[in-house]
Amino acid sequence: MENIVKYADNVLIYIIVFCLILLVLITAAMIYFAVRYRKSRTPEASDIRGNLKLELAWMILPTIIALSMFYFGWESFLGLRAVPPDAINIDVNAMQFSWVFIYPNQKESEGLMVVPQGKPVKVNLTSLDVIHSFYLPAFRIKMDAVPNMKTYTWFYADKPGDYHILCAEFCGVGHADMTATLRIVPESEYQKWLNKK
Ligand SMILES: [Cu+2]
Repeated sequence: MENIVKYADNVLIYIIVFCLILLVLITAAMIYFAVRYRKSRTPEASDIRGNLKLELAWMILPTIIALSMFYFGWESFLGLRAVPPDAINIDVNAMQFSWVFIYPNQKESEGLMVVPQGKPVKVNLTSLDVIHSFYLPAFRIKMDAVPNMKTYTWFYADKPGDYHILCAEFCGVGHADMTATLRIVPESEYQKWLNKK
């Protein structure tokens, strides 16, 4: 699933659109009822009980809406967990307050993650001290890095360029400085960089 960014954005838009529709409908109904049934016009409240059709409608409709949100969210979650088999594995160690990247040939870099363009990249996470969170906003992924535990996430490195890597879990005084750069470069440049000591 190479279009996770698009998928995640679509789920967000889907949920926001429903929220906006409901916001408008509920607010409009509230204002209408407040005016229509104000005290000067209807001093005596009427006693209304039971309306099967109405009750079924407000049970079934929200259930369908909530389940459809769950369904789209679940679909994109599955895409986030299913790493393509041809992904490059990079181990990422989080620590107060930096990111260390370890490549398949054991090369290490700190604060800079270089990956080749056009490849899926699997990020194998752990932490050397407290809980951190690997956050790559441009690729819509975020995963906790937990001491004594292995977690993972992945992204598709499609467009060359520099992207922000942030820590998204408050981890101490230097938390705000716990940033790194993801650099997507052409394959040949990646190989050159990888084999440079
Ligand atoms: Cu951190």
